[in-house]
Amino acid sequence: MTHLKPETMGQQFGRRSWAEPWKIKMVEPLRMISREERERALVEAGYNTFLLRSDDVYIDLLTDSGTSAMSDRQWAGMMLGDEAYAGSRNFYHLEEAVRHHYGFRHVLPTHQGRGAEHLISQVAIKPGQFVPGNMYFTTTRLHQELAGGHFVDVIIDEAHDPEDLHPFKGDVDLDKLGALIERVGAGQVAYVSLAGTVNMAGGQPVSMANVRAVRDLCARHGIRLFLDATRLVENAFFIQEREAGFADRSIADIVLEFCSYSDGAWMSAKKDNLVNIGGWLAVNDDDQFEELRNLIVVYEGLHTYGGLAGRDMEALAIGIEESVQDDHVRSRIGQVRYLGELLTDWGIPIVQPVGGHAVFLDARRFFPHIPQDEFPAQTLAAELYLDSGIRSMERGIASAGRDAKTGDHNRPKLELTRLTIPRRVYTQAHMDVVAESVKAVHDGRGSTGGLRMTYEPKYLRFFQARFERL
Ligand code: P61
Repeated sequence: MTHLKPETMGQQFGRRSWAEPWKIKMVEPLRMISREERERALVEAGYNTFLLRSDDVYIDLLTDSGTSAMSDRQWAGMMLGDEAYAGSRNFYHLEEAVRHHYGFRHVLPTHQGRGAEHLISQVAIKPGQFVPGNMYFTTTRLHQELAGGHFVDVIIDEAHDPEDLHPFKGDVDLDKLGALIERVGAGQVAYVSLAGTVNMAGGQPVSMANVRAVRDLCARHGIRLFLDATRLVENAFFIQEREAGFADRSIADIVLEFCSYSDGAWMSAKKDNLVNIGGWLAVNDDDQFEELRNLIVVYEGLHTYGGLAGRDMEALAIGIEESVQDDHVRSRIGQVRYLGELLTDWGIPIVQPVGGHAVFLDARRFFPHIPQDEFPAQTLAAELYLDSGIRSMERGIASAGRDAKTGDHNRPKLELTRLTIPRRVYTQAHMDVVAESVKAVHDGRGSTGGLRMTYEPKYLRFFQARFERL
């Protein structure tokens, strides 16, 4: 038997290795159930990974939302919760952290991102108006539609091509945006909805040059620009890495400049901001803030807690400070990239370039024999779970829902299965296990059949839909 010389990952990739800028103080045991038990669990869950019990999951890559590990400082902050109904000191700490790191004037806490999306949509959209954005996100678009808006995708075409290597696939196509303004008139555009990074495109970033140009175009027409800041810190990493003139600027500094081109932002703090629950909404305009501050008491809670406990706001304020540290972001995205590079090396089709929060498997090329109407990405998520108990998420035809007018499926160009990496939770060895499982499913791909949807909820169907094998 021959023995290969062991090499570190750094050696294998011809560079020095990196390591996480933290050590582990507390662990949570993992459990893997048998293949027969997984078969049973999957049938019970209607082939939908959202409906699995987490006890039946081995490595959970469903999402990076609320699944990150808090630091010892954040846990210590939980003990400093001021649970006053009004004026909690933790709110003022949170307000200060958002102002300092994102630069907005007015801050409202919300229970999570969609709470903030709901409020901004209700206040900033008049029924019948258009909301251009750099690719849809499920909850964002739904809240815009529920407020009477029409979402229009103005992202560059490259974003819809998983093989295109454009370094900023989240960029807005200025011609598309300009044409929309021309067609409907500036008064009919509620605001531009800009997400950095773009989740559904594969965690792809927006360049600073692009946000500046979008800002200029908006300013010329008197249109507001709002950010989805959920993963803006990760976006800043790509600007630092790829955009000329930013290599020596800190992530914190880049985030601040990016936000300075906008009128406000909504945030799911469960991602970048390193908490298990929470969100915020921030705007600069005094009158708009007045309206939002009034509306928040109807849906979330008083404007100094917005659905969060004092302790949650404290953990969030500390999480914001930790989230913009260069070392943290580099190792977080480094881990995602490590998994992506392994899969690329093995010829497995994924969205390129690898994005910030996840590796997205390209289910169209993975299962070319399964037509889109038979849910190839949902099938791939099911197969991965069967192989190894790894949980991933469909981001294709099921997620895209139906066209409000025709009632037919929306058929997105991207049919993806997302392996989402929580922050500070899994090790490099876990990534190896994940990569080997994806490879095993890829090796046996020819014999896999698709799925049929047997139950379809009205809103955000992918969360609770049920499927069976064809
Ligand atoms: C996720 F399958 N994302 O990626 P909330 N904006 C952006 C998000 O990524 C986001 C929200 C707003 C989730 C959770 C989730 O179709 C789905 O705090 C860019 O989740 O309310 C959430 O923030 C909303 C998973 C949401 C989904 C919707 O896993």
